[in-house]
Amino acid sequence: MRTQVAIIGSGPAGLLLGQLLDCYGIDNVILERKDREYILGRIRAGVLEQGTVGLLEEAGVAERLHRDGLVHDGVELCFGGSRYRIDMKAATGGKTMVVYGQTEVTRDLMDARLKVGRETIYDAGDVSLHDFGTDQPKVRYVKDGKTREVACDFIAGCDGFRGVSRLSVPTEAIRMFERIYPFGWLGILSDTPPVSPELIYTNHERGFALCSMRSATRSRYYVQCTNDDHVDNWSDDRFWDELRRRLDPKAAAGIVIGPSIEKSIAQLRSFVAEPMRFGRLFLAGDAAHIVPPTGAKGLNLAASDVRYLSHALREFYNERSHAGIDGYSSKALARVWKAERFSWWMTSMLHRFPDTDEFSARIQLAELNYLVSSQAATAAMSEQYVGLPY
Ligand code: RFL
Ligand code: PHB
Repeated sequence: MRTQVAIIGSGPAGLLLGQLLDCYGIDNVILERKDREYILGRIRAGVLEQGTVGLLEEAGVAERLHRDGLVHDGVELCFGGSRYRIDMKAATGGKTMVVYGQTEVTRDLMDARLKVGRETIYDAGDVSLHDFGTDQPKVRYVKDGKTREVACDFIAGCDGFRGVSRLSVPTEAIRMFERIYPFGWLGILSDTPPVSPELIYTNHERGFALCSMRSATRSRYYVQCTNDDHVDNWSDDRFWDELRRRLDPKAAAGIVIGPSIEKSIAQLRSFVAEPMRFGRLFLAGDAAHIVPPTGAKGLNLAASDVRYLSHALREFYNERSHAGIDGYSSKALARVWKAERFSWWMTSMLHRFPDTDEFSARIQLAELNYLVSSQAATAAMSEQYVGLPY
């Protein structure tokens, strides 16, 4: 088989890239090691930046998002037993976010791909990347017991943190930067109305908590847990009790509890691989970088990488210019590092670290107090949370 761009991975990065390339008339094939239902069963991100929404509009997949997504103008911060609202719309001259699950974004992109008839090969085993140092790269995979090959002009490695693309690069050609945090997030999904119309990020001496949502009838809640914790240790009752203990009295009293329909633990990590281009292989999304979820940036960064990459490939095919693909890595990394910094900062300010002593706890509270009382600090946080310009 031959295509122009072979895309590895059918998460949001790969699917959005495929859809944008289709809009530009560029042929592409997606190779995915799992099946469609497995991918749609992963509960992940929930907050879309305005720029991400714009990109989904450009890709022609924003109809359901505009119908069912919840537009949010701000978030709440809870600390010292009280809650404070950050009006991000006011602080950014009118920018907002949309709460719409990654699962739904993925479903919309998969449906659109089916409609335009571009190929996705699910259950592709043993994917391997070849010759991306030449202008005739190839991807091989195993399907139904047979090894098959896709010849292409470019490979887009959109296969997430544990994918094969980054691992295919010679170690001397890549530099990696990493921080693993000494805690995780235990998250649950429940078919109960959200406690508050906006997200609540909480700093508490028992640990971080987050109240989020997927719709007016479905809530997503998280509490900080230790890295060696396990979901089996957390009955629903224990989760609801712990969440309530970390919230202000009004929110604690207002939580509507119900059975969890999903429960999982995510590890928190910051990670960046440099560069993001190796000859005719490009990395995009979690394959190149990971942020802790505290800043709600992971999916949005995947989208901004794909925006730069799709424009670069369009420039290559339409104008025979290498300028876009040559500039991709540095352009993407400049935005990535700002989001890395923001996510690290949010994480540091809101979590209990094993070495958080009384001094550091007071420093966190001082920072939060400053944040909610200074227009400049509110503006700085807001412009990053709603998404820096491309
Ligand atoms: P994905 O979604 O991991 O998709 C990669 C795909 O590649 C496939 N794959 C392979 N295919 C073929 N061959 C191989 N060898 C392969 N290896 C892997 C995988 O099966 C998969 O289908 O990466 P992508 O597309 O880069 O998307 C990134 C986002 O998924 C991620 O950044 C976000 O979910 C992060 N995130 C959040 N981001 C936000 O922007 N806002 C949020 O509110 C937010 N909340 C979160 C989050 C992530 C979380 N977890 C679970 C880590 C909340 C949580 C709890
Ligand atoms: C979510 O709704 O899953 C979510 C929201 C905000 C975050 C992280 C996760 O910062």
